[in-house]
Amino acid sequence: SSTNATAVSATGNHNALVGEKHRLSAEIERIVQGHLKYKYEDVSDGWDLIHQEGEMKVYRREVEENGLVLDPMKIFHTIKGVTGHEICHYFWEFQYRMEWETTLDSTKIIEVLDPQTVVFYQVHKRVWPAAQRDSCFWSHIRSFTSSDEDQPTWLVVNYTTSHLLAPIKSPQVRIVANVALICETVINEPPLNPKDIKRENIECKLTYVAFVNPGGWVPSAALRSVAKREYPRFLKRFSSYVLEQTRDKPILF
Ligand code: 14H
Repeated sequence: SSTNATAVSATGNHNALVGEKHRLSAEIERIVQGHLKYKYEDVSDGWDLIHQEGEMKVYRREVEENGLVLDPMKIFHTIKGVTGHEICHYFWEFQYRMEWETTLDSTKIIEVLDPQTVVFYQVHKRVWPAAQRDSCFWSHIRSFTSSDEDQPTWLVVNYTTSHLLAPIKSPQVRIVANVALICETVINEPPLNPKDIKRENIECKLTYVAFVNPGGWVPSAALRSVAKREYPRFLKRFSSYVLEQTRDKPILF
């Protein structure tokens, strides 16, 4: 597609072909499959509902290791008027990142592995009086269909990786993360002719999961209150951004 062509030419890698195996293929497969399995895990046990707003439910599991907060987050949301493909498109594509991200100083693509997989290097906004943080992660977008009738499920996974073009420069601290955005599209009262589907007939059921190790040291209470505030803020801002971007465009199934 034209979007892939943009990402590929952005770094001059014209050898990144669809379906081609590369050094991270096996890891990506393993991590993607892990998220799909984990997605159906129950949130009734050990998870606290820490925020609810409209259709959005934010769950957190309190986990600490050597005094460092590693709380997994799991967020469910339903967004009316957009498809899973549209949500994942705006989340994955580099060119929109700074239009909805408020927690970054910068973002860049440092490698294109294939048309669905790029490596990002990002510098995060300083939130604490502590050291600034950065991240380096592969970002993979994919769709799959479970049955003939269903709309495809779309997913984006962001997973920390090391890279020669992104050495760790202290005092900057590296965030380690495993994040997935999984989106299912529902068509309500489907018209007989699929061509007649309108935005009012569609909604996207989204699951966002984040395992984030902030690295370095961060006071637990401060980190937990930042997370509780920032994850819902991100999802609200990002979903209204996608609604605004897609409103007058043909539906991207
Ligand atoms: O998922 C989000 N953003 C993407 C795209 O920028 C990157 C993200 C990621 C983060 C870190 C490492 C790798 C990948 O997936 C939206 C993120 C919203 C963040 C809300 C703020 C959380 C505050 C606690 C984080 C503690 C880390 C210092």
